[in-house]
Amino acid sequence: MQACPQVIVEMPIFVTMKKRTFLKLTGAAGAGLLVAPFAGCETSTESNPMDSPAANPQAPSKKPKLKLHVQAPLGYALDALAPAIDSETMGLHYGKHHAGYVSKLNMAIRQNTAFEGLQLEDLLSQITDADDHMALRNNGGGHFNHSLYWRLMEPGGAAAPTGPFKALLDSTFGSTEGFLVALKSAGGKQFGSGWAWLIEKADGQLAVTSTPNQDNPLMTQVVDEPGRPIIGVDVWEHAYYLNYQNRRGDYLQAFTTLLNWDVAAAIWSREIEV
Ligand code: MN3
Repeated sequence: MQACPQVIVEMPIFVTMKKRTFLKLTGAAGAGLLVAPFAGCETSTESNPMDSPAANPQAPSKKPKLKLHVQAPLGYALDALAPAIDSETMGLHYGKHHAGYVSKLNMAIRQNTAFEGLQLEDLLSQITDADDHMALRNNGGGHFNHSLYWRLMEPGGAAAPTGPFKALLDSTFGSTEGFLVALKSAGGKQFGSGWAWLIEKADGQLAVTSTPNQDNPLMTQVVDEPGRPIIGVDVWEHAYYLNYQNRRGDYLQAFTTLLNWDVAAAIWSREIEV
């Protein structure tokens, strides 16, 4: 049997969603999201030879389990979003960049055990600009941001928003197109690496913002405009450079054609808890 890490924290964004909604939004491939990391696995914990009762009779026989963040399956093939986002970009972005954030987040938590066992959104809310939070900030943000980003894209395009979510977009931005213009503008203006966001502010109003690096609007002690992320789009060059080179605007336009409005609306309505 394949050994797998003990998992408690991953998929905080989606794991609490109503089952019926989850299946509706994800389809069969996505439904594997919750079980695939555990299937065929046995629990593995970080071991220390001195924890062994034989090596140390004083050690408890039951070792504490390491609580790891893990990367959820992508839910679609690497080439599923092509030509808007090519498979090589997806392979590197999901398999190297995002995976690296998860690995480094777990390493950072080992250096700062006060953050162990926290749901990811709670971890982000406790991030400050202190130097010893920098690894947690970059990699915790990187993990959350990419988990959201993968879920927001839908192979083959996207239906238009509907219902109360569309009504709020319309009243805030004039129209769905008005929102998309604002999102693309925020992404285009973000200097260097970062993210553009649709957030829900504390007063319930929607707003478009951007953050540098892997900062996330849930980092209330760090960002200028805190809020609950509804939509996030990666504007790091690694997200688009192989296909679009310096044409960030073209990539942002392509992202809008992939946007899964059903997922965005479910996050906004808290059917998917963030
Ligand atoms: Mn990225």
